Amino acid sequence: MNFRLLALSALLGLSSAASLAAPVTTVDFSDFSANTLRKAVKSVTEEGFTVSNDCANIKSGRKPLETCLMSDASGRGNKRNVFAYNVFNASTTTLAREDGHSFNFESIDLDEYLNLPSSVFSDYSIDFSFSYADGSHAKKTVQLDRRTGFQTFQLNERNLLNASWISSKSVYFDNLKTSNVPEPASLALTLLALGGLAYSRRNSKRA
Ligand SMILES: [Ca+2]
Ligand SMILES: [Ca+2]
Repeated sequence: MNFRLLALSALLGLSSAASLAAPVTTVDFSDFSANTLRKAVKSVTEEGFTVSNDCANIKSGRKPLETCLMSDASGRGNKRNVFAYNVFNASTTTLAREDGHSFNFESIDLDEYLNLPSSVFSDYSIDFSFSYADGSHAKKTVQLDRRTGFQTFQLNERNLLNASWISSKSVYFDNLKTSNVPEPASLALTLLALGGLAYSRRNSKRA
């Protein structure tokens, strides 16, 4: 039995499994608290991700408006929470990595800006557009619960370059959870390690 090969395979397997179980990164808008809370901004960058808004391509004079992403806060003390929303109706908010690499979009928390019986002031269906690293696109619409408070929507989108959402009215959003797409190198390493493990186990059975 080749103990060294077995130990090496196990070690490789463990280390590459650890790199495959990509940690979840949450954009929770806490960075807004510093100095831009309740001020309209063009975009916010947190945890290596940028969230931006296109202001529904509205122009102010000849120039397009640029600062249409706002933040607000609820609760106090350790229950205080900061979240974001789009100022203009029908504006598109986009999430992308700062370095342009692909990512997985696990989930997002959404809440109606206003919770009224009529949908005159609120949009209860939010339309997502996803652009994938392989050049393909997809759309998904989620329905809000018409109640005060955030809902978590599981998206489970893999290998995205960016994700956008549009609402005919303002919509609150928070806790954009993402994870890394495993690098091809770590996938290859895992396959190699598994192969090594299988080989050494087969050999150990023969011994
Ligand atoms: Ca938050
Ligand atoms: Ca709600």
